[in-house]
Amino acid sequence: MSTKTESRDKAEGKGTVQTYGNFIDGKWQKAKSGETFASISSADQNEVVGHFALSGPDDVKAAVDAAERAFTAWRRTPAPARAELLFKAAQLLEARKEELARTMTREMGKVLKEARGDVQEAIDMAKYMAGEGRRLFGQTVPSELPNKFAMSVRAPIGIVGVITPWNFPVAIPSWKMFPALVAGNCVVFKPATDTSACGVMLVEILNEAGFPPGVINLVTGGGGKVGMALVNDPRVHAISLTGSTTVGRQVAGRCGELMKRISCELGGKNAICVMEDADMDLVIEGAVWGSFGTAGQRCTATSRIIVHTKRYKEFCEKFVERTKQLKLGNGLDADVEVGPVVNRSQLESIHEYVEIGKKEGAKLLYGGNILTHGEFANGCYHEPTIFGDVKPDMRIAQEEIFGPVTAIIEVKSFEEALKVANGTDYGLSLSMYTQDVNRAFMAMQELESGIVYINAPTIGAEIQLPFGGVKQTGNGHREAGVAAIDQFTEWKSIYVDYSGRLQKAQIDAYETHE
Ligand code: UN1
Repeated sequence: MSTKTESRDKAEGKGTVQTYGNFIDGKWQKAKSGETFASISSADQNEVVGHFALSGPDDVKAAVDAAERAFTAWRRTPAPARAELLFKAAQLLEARKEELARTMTREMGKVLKEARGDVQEAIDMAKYMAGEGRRLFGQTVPSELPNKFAMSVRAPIGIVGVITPWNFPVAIPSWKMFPALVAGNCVVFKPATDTSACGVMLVEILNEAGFPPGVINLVTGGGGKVGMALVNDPRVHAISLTGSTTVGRQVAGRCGELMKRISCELGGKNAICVMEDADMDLVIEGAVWGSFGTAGQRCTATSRIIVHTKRYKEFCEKFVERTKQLKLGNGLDADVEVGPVVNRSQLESIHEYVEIGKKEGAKLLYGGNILTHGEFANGCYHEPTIFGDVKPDMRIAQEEIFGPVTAIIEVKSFEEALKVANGTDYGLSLSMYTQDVNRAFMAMQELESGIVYINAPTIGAEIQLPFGGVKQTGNGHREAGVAAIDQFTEWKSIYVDYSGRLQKAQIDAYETHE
């Protein structure tokens, strides 16, 4: 099975393709079935990045057994000592940033600069959550009774199931695992099958940082067998999931039946609003980055651009002009700006939306094709695609496409822009470009989303503020920032009565003498 040194060579694609196991109870091990699956490169579907354990419920059970054994000692470990391991993990992530980023680009396609950003987001989170080890604030409040002390502390939930997507394969697992760990939980981690190599490398690093056996476990494989086994195991007390709204609804439904804590970060239909007074050069750069960064495969991607009628024509022309200059190709090439999308089925689903947009009567202003010629032949490449004359109720303006396709909608006023921006089932990230301070503040107040940007696109959240959305984007939880700890702790309220007598709350302090 993989050792640290072996897997370092493997991840860089040297020599033959290697097979990686699950990480359970501090040991790398095969799936009980002995079966494996391949993770293949988005830029070249003939290139296998690695083979991974095709796990099932038995493997999940073994991982949960290990987590259960580790939990008591881990929760009793002082939080600052738990945090030291996260500091160490931050250093190891920094040391292996380039290697991780290259693996990520090979495995899921995002361009190298962005892959480095993805790893950086995990480093930032490791440092932030390591700091939490010396905070994890509770409250002390005055009691209404004399000689009585009242306080609250945070207690870990227990075993947390972490189910993550392929689009931020290092950052998103870190958003979930690091706060869970510093708070004293044990983790069973199921990465997306498309980014199993990134998942393995991240766990190798955490193992090297010195987390005790059983505290972090990795089980690779599909959502139906591995993810649902985690959801169904009564000893897993909380699930943290980032994925599609369809999967989120299914998982949250089951967790509801089991009275299990579930936090979901799901789809988005994010929009930039461009007012008549906007700085157009700034808008164009932001719109291109928001729409086509990560080939549009961010929950936060700009998939609608709502433009005031006075700037509509100018915006469309300049946006198309700038988009034409984007260089597509293998994300490992330094000058490439847009890489492939993750896999064939995503490619087809994105392209279906292009056909839907055309049928709905939107005007295809640029792109619209799957690329199959020359260097693109073996990869999953879709042209950056721009639709104009989109009506707010069209499917391409309502449904998450998760690819490099964006829809431009013309509006006549600021109020109409807000209405259109808010007019979807999602509420992750919305943005307003204006020079008018009153409108900027009005937008902050009125936009219905977990994240609001002024004069910046819908992507680029930093880890020190809460991340998540309203409406069907989530179920009320937030990742990152101070809010992240709430997902992974229970409040315990403690009263210490040192009066030496029975004191009755709500009664003794209010006794009336008739
Ligand atoms: C996601 O797409 O799920 O704000 C995460 C951003 C990144 C995170 C995106 N920092 O675009």
